[in-house]
Amino acid sequence: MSVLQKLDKSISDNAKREHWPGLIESYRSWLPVSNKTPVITLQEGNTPLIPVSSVEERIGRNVKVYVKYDGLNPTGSFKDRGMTMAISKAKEEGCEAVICASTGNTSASAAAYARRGGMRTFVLIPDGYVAQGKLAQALVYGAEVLAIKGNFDHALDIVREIASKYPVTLVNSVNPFRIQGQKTASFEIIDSLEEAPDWLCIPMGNAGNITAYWMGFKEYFEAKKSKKLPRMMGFQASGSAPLVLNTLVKEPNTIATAIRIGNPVNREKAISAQKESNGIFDSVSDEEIIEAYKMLGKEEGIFCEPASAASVAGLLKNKNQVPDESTIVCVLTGNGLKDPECAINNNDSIFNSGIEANIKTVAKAMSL
Ligand code: AN7
Repeated sequence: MSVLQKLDKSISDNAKREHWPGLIESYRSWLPVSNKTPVITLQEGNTPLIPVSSVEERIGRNVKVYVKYDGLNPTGSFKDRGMTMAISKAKEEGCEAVICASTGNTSASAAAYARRGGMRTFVLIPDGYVAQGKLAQALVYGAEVLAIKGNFDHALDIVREIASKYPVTLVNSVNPFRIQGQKTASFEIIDSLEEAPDWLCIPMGNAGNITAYWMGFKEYFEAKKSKKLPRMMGFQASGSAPLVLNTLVKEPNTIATAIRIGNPVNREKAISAQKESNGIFDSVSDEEIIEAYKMLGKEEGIFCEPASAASVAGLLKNKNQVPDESTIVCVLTGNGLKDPECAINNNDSIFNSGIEANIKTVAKAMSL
């Protein structure tokens, strides 16, 4: 084989390797699937781990900080990792309809995967508290949307009861297959860093994701794929911080509507993750969330939704505790495009409108 032919072959081998079949096929031996499981996938997973120097500089001490940008999943959030599993298993069991309560992202993801699998999708959302992009997705993907006069916690109570009485499968994170799928994010982090990070910073709502990450880190550690386990650093919005305050929050409130949850179903599992990993739960104010959100956008070119920015806001709030030379991963759970209203209302950019369409006035508006 000539040098050129060899080069050609190596390029095409790489291209083949880079075709990502979705996370069930990529991590099949780690997941509760069999040959009989119909794999319903949108080729989710394999999301980038991006270095963020603006965060590193604010911490100093030779720290490496990455964001796991799960907003690049097919429906724009980490929920797709759980949904490919939950919906594939529901299909395997012959289910014809699924239901969930949602602050938005779960409903978008459930609708996309369930409809792809040919199932009806019912979603209960808190009326008026779901970001526009998420609602648009649920509708476009063909969900049957029920907006209730109540918050997420009320919606979850209702769907749990409905799923116990009617032939519909619940796909909130009480469904164990959701957690199984979501744990693959930890595998991907270790596969890229070739070690676990020292800290894993993550926003918490219902606390399914922190539970899933911890499961993934422990499984890879036990299989000797990493030599250490990270400290699990879970962050909530201060107006909606039941895990930080160790109580229920009856009327949760925050600009980060995704994590506007006052009674997390995975409370016990999240507390175990925190205790076992010597982690920390802390809250961040809406102002701190928006500061991190704007910083990621204008200094890093990364547009996440406000709930996701809580991971970076939490890290910055706790920066004095970061050990020298450590590696930190912040999970950006959802895409910024989900919540255009928040973006339009919270930025430091210049938006001049109504400018006459000629070079002179445009140049003048540019202060040239
Ligand atoms: C962007 O969609 O609960 O702690 O119903 O959308 O696993 O609940 C969303 C949660 C973080 C919190 N970031 O994750 C829903 C929903 C984003 C989210 C969370 C959510 P969990």
